[in-house]
Amino acid sequence: MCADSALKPYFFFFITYLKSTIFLFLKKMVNHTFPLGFFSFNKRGISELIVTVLLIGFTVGLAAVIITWGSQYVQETTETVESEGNVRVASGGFDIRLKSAGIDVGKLLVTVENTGTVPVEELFIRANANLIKADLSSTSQGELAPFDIKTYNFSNFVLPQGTILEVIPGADLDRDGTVDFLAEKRDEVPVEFFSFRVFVTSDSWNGDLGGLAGADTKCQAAANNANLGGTWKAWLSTDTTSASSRLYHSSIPYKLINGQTVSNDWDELTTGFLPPVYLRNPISRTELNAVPPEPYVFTNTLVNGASVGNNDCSDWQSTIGTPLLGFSTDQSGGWTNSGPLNACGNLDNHLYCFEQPA
Ligand SMILES: [Ca+2]
Ligand SMILES: [Ca+2]
Repeated sequence: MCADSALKPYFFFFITYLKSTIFLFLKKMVNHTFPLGFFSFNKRGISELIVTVLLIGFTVGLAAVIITWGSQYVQETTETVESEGNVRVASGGFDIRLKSAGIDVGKLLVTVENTGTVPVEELFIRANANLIKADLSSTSQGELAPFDIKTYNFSNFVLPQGTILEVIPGADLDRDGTVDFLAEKRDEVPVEFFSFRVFVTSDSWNGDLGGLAGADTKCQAAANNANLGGTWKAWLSTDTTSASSRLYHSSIPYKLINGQTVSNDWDELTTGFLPPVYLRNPISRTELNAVPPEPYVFTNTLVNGASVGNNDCSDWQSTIGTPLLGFSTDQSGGWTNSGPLNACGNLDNHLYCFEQPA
């Protein structure tokens, strides 16, 4: 809006009033002081002069007040229009809150709340180079109505813990048949782990694993081959280094690749679920979610994570000796400590692999 055009009526009013006032003044001067002229000392002429000057002063003052008020009014009107112009009218009531985002057994779980008044039909989910566009109406949960909070899960969305996940809501706001995404309505949270995964390897080896580091490498390779993502270490001890000292002590559940819970946390894992039942489910699933061909697993580790002793095939670098094994079919303490069995030279021993924070 242009301030000049809005002020025109006030100026017109002011000029007209000023003109008629001057005309009145001149007329009175002529009537009462002529022929003495403008600078007459005629008493009546002076009082007329004073009155007229006061009238002009009052007129100028009134005009100033009107102009000031007029320009303020125009300014306020302009600001209102501008602020409305910054907000896309179509986005009114369109808002979303990302409550949490976490990885649970290879699934990304995204909990979102619709804090607006428009149903959210689609979500743009972005993290690092990963980007997916999720059509919510095609999920079992359906689209997200106003005030609803729902958790949507997306498979194979492997992200390290702490990755910033960004969600942008989508809906056909202008009703032209295509979904609109408004980046300014986005929300973001860091990705958490809701569980750590555990598996028994599908491959098996003799006792010459390349030490503890070699065993960890085998776990990582198995996970990588199965596209599990994440960081992995073996549940394995030498006589001097315990599994407990090598592994992360989780406060969230350990789960199998099929989603079954092994233990609710490290404490439950190492003290037992309901002793003598230690594990809620045996670690009998491989990285490929299959049952291994035999149950033998190198551990040399007690249920509490401590080293058993020297049944470690010379720190897992030899085919000579007798290893201490666990049984992958076992839910009792035998899962990790079934005693010295088999031989370091046998090739049918597997490893337990535990996911670690990145
Ligand atoms: Ca649209
Ligand atoms: Ca040793």
